[in-house]
Amino acid sequence: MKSDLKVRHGGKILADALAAQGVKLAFGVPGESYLPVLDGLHDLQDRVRFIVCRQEGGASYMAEAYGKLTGEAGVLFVTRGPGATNGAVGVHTGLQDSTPMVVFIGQVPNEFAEREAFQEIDYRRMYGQMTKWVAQIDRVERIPEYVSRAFHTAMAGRPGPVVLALPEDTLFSEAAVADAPRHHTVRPAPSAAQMQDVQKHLSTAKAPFVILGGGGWDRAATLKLQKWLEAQGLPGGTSFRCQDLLDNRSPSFVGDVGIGINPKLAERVKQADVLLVIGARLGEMTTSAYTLVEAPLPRQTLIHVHAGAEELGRVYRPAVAINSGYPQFVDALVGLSFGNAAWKEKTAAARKEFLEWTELRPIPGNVQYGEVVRWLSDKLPEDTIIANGAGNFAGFMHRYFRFKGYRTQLGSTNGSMGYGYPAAVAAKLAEPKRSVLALCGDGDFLMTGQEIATAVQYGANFVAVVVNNGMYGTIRMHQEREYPGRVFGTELRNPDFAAYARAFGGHGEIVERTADFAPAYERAAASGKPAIIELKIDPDAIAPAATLSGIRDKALKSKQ
Ligand SMILES: Cc1ncc(C[n+]2csc(CCOP(=O)(O)OP(=O)(O)O)c2C)c(N)n1
Ligand SMILES: [Mg+2]
Repeated sequence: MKSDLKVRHGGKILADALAAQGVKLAFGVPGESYLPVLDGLHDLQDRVRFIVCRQEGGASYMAEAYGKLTGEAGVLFVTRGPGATNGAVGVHTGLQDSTPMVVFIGQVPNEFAEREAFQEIDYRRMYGQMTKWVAQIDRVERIPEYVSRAFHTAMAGRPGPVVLALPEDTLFSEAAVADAPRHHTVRPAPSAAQMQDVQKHLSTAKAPFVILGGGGWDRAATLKLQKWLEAQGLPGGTSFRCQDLLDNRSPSFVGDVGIGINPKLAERVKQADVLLVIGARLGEMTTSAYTLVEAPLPRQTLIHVHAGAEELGRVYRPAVAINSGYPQFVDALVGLSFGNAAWKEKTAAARKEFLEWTELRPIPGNVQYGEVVRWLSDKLPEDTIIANGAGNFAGFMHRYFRFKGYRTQLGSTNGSMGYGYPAAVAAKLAEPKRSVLALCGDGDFLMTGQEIATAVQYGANFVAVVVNNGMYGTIRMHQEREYPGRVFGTELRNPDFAAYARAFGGHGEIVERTADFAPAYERAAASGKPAIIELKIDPDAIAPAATLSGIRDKALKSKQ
């Protein structure tokens, strides 16, 4: 049987393995450490598109964003040592966001191992804490087996990143081996007894609250759940940067259980008698630093549903622990019905609080950034993908943008700066027909902004808004609160971002007044190029409902 198989070099076996797994898009920066893979991909250009990026940080964010958006593993190739270290940021993001990823890293030949050879790192140690599995393929014959396991592992249960190191000798060696077919996606389902427990606790609940979050959902499940919540009159909140798991226009959507939470919403979560948590890990950002839900024994009756068995009981000891995929759980959940009229009233009150909380408030300066966000929310096509990085600029989006459906939000729940721009590039390449918007800060954007070269090279035409306040605003805000008036290490002298876009072959606009944004956006969107709109905002306008000077004055007073 074996003799019928063609002899291939390791790089070709690996490239064919990717095609067999169904990989359509891969991201990376080349290195001499994995030349045979590039050679293998050369023959597969019509099946596996390889996007060459400008820095591995951007490439790893792209792979992560692709995984988050599509639910298929995002694939990344980086070279050894420097490539592997640059690429770590997207892997950490993938871990915290439960995003399936398979990362391939070049490795020194086995004959040089453990000598600290050129660019040598033991990836098993380096990536041990950041991945679901990290391994090195030491024998060319076993490439299909390792790749198959990598995809199964990245996708199973709670999705996450996997790293495979590729020693040079493995890639250059030859073997006659068979490809492994496409992986399964293994996710558990709840038992009938567990659903009876859910029924029991909810049927006596007076103030239940549902929190959705995490990775591993699909569109159909979110729509089904939304309808069910509406029919039952239950309130639903979404965990940090998972605001697109419910249509924010739904009467059952009552807000974002994340950073800068509406205090009234926080109170509702705290005062809930039953918390049904589906997919959210209940991390630090979602629990307002573990205050909304107490560890290890929550005051609320916690029904925790998670696709990763090891997440259940990790921080909180739930009353009911259900290891299930989310579509599987929702399928069972919609079979339950309660008809509790009092829930509806409470949910309507919570919804009213959400609408009041997200009413626009004026900020200092000529650009009302909140109005810009609301304009985007009202005018962009409903399925527009909004990708954002980290900084206070994102807080305005979290508060004022209405997410309208599954995977219209691509954010980093590890708060990683530089995510938005490359995530938007990946989104546009993965879904060219959808409109895409990157929302970046001035500090945030320049961490990975050179990936506009990648956008230009591959025709990923979308608009990026760079919110320029001339500082690392989030840190400045905390600085003014802790050490008022002692500004240090947070100021930025920025380039002309519109000229920057043009230098790469993109389109650039500068907006200094609210009224100029809409026409600038229309021009940018119609330019047929990757476009940047620099939005100059007043540095004092640090948050939707707070000014920098106000924070400083308050801190000074309290220290007197
Ligand atoms: C990769 C990374 N480095 C540093 C930080 C710490 N950090 C969080 S927000 C922030 C400032 C963001 O500045 P900017 O993008 O200009 O947004 P602004 O807060 O000014 O709106 C920094 C430095 C981080 N979250 N991620
Ligand atoms: Mg800034």
